[in-house]
Amino acid sequence: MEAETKSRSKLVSAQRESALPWHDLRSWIAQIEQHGELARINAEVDPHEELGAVTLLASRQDNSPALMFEKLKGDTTHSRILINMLGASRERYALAVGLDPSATTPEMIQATRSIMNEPIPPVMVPKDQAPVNEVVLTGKDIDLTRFPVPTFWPGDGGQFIGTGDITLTASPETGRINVGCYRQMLQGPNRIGLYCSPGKHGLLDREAWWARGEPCEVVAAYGIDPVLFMLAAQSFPVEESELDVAGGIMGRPVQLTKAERVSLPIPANAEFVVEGVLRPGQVMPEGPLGEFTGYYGRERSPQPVMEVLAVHHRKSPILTHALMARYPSCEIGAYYAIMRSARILDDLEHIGVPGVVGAYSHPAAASGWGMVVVSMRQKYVGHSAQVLALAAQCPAAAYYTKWVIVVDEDVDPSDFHDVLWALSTRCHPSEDIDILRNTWSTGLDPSRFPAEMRPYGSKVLINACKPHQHLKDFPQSTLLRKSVHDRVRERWSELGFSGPAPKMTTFHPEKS
Ligand SMILES: Cc1cc2nc3c(=O)[nH]c(=O)nc-3n(C[C@H](O)[C@H](O)[C@H](O)COP(=O)(O)O)c2cc1C
Ligand SMILES: [Mn+2]
Repeated sequence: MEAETKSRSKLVSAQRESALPWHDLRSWIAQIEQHGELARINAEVDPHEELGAVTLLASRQDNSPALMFEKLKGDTTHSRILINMLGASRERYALAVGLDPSATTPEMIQATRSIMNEPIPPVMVPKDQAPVNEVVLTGKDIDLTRFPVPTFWPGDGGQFIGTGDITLTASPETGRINVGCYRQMLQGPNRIGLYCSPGKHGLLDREAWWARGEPCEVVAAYGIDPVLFMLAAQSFPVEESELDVAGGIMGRPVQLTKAERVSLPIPANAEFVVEGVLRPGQVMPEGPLGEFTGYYGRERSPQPVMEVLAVHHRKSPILTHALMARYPSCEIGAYYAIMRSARILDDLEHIGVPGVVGAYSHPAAASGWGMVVVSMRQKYVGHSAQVLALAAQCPAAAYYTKWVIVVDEDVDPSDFHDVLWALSTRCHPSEDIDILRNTWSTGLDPSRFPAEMRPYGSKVLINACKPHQHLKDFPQSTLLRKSVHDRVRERWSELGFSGPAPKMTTFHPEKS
């Protein structure tokens, strides 16, 4: 991680010198509205399929705004729905975490590494100071069917209350609280289905409680600020707390407050929170949902059901939702690609392998889960093969990823023109491709049959670095002489071009 370290701090915008300027979802919405990054839809929209259709069509470009649906058909609760909160927008990601929105993607990844490594633990605030407690419902007063709960796609198996959510569970052994983002299907006035993939922490916690014959407590928030939402979808080791990392990113502690019926805390500034329990053996048919893969997944199957014991919400709550679709219309877009890439670079640094320069999980590859490209400076025999194998199985990249590619340092992993060039000119398929089998994946991958085998994935490892034994005699790539490049840039407007002159970063070796 040599070259980039020094440039990290200057990318962290002035905002970050203190806490971020927004403190909850409402002030975040005000901030993006000021930047022209929000569209309010005041006309009535049906949460059944129409909301999904408007969102899909409005998000066909990577700079499309966040969408606030103000009036949902049939709703008597005065709820609103925010969707495409971050989506494919690098600008909204930068605004959410206090980075310079004009930074390049590799710069944002490096800056993200530093802000994700300054944890601040959460604090508890009194219940009566928690905005989420404006309305508290328990027992027979709970009726989630009154709220506008979308069906996104024509083939969805139900209404999904949890898509843009965060979900808290705790380990019975250590008490450590996990924050994940898992889909949740409405199963009745006080029943919610919860689907977690194999190996995910929410599932491991639930299995550990059920193995003891005890119910697993759950807290889920369906109207949540962008940082907690983004952090819930990152994979951290169980020794690290997603809540602490979120606090670090915001420059102030996450505020929690006591729940009514469970021992887990609830996020104090959320818009809408449910508390409940998953009782051992209680399952109901769940799914499918039109997913991040661009397909329905997984097939309808029995999944745990939460019995909802309390509901908290702000008046006229803003429910956050996430459309799952092909890029760029998927909520898991730019932010996920950047944060996942930052986590992969952290993992490789912790392992201690030298020479790694950059990484990128492009969001068009099934929300970044499908592919990882790592760039590196080759230092010794077998080095590129080592980085390739470690990248394939490091914790942040192991899940799902099918295509793992390693490239030399002159290739920008976030630039697909560069990556395809390296694949087409430096990789010799008969020498440079290996396959790993029975790797960690998910029931949502449509490519494997029979369907029960889907969680067993496979990965192709592609070495697109110049062959080490031919580094000296490998044909030179066509690069400009730096002095000529600089002169042409200076003459750019004289030559009749408008706008800033393009800039190259690698040059013809001066001696030849
Ligand atoms: C909008 C959205 C929906 C998601 N839905 C699911 C889901 O239904 N089940 C699942 O296992 N993971 C889902 N994920 C992925 C997990 O959030 C992600 O794998 C994360 O690492 C889980 O947290 P954990 O590592 O603490 O288990 C979703 C992510 C996002 C952003
Ligand atoms: Mn976790």
